[in-house]
Amino acid sequence: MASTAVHRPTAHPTAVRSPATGTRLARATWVLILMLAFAVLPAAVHPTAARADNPIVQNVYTADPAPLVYNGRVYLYTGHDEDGSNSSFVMKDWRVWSSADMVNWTDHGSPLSLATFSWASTDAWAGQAVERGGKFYWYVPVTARATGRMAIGVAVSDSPTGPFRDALGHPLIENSEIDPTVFIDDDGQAYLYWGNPNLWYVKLNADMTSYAGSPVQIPLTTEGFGTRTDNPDRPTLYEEAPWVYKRNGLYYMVYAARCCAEFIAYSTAPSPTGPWTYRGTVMPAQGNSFTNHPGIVDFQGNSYFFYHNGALPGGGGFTRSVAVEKFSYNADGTIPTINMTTTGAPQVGALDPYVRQEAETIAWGSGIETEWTSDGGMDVGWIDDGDYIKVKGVAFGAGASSYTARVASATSGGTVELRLGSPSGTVVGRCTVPNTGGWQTWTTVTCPVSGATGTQDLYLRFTGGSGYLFNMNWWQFTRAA
Ligand code: FUB
Repeated sequence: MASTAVHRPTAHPTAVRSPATGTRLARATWVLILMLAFAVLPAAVHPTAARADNPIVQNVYTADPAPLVYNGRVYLYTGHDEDGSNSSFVMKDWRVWSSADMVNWTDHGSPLSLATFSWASTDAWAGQAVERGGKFYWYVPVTARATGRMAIGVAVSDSPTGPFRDALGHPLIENSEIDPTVFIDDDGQAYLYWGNPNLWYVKLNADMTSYAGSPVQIPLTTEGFGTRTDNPDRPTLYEEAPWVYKRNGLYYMVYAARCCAEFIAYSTAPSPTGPWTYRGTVMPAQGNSFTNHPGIVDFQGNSYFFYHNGALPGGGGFTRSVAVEKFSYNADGTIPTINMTTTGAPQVGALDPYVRQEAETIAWGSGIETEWTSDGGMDVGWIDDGDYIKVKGVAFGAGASSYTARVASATSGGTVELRLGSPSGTVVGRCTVPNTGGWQTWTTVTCPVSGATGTQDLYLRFTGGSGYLFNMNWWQFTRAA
């Protein structure tokens, strides 16, 4: 499948590049995404099926999810598999998305890359961001240039979406092992766990960028981490990717188990330092990727399990995609077995079309890409005839009278068709986008809307001539009087 993923042949002449990476975003072909959507995501085109589309992101490959709930949103920190990688991990930066409803995800671009760490060379692998005292600390494994060994760096920001800067100018820890996860206990003590092939923890100081004492190796016993029978060097199931949290006084460590393909397992303990007891499978090995990576959060009263697989066109073990499932703990606190789905989690609430919405807030994007814009934040670009954006569960209520969008075009522009329920659903409005004089020369267009009532899946379907049509930064409906 790897050969089906393609790079854009050319960039917009004035496309604004990521300040973190200087690179353009890659994408899978819209044709193949459309095929996938219709072949394996029947719910995605059903007007009343207000469920998420897995994987969460369609325009780049994402991996190693690390969700964080902050101020009423879920922030999703991920790695980024470069397009076309088929024999090794090619990972140069990390990405951030956020959502208030678990189905429409806003792209915040890449506020952290290998270039952030002057001492790092390659391997932007699995990390986690946590908040403490209004600052955001993102712990990531990378290869240290000086030694060629895997090390853990920490970046800090005043915002969950960055920009992040290297907090130390050198590794926080360097012992050739990977996959940091951070847990802050109720008493304020923070713990950093990491490791493959071993499993370690260390107590972080309150500054979150230094630690007390020496790293402690967690005993990998079969009681604690299950029995592996096919690898004498690794007698327990623990492989990598720990994710530690506390619930009802019980400490959970969820991790990638066995190799390969990995499944997701978990252990529990009465304290953050153990002793750990193996509890079984969370997610079986599934989904066309030999790795998997857990991330668990509670949001608005429900529990969510994030993971990755190779579900997109061109996807596989080195071109992965992050997905999410809602789950409920069993009454005794055990985690049920969770299977990968293409529908994902149900929507929490609905999206308000009468406030400004970023164009890069997307449940499912077909053919589009995103980029940084001089107009502020990010825009959706590289729009061809027939591309579309699906925004799920849009609460029009009694009705909308008009639609406004912030757009730019260096060509002859095109049309934004506002459709309900599917890419070929009822048209409730059409907005013409003119040539504005450049891909970053922005104007606001408004068109009348009729028939948009109730709560609907909204499709922004783009039509026009050949080549790229226009960019969109944001949109907003006006309520009918
Ligand atoms: O993404 C690179 C590595 O693959 C991660 O660090 C591991 O957890 C595995 O997902």
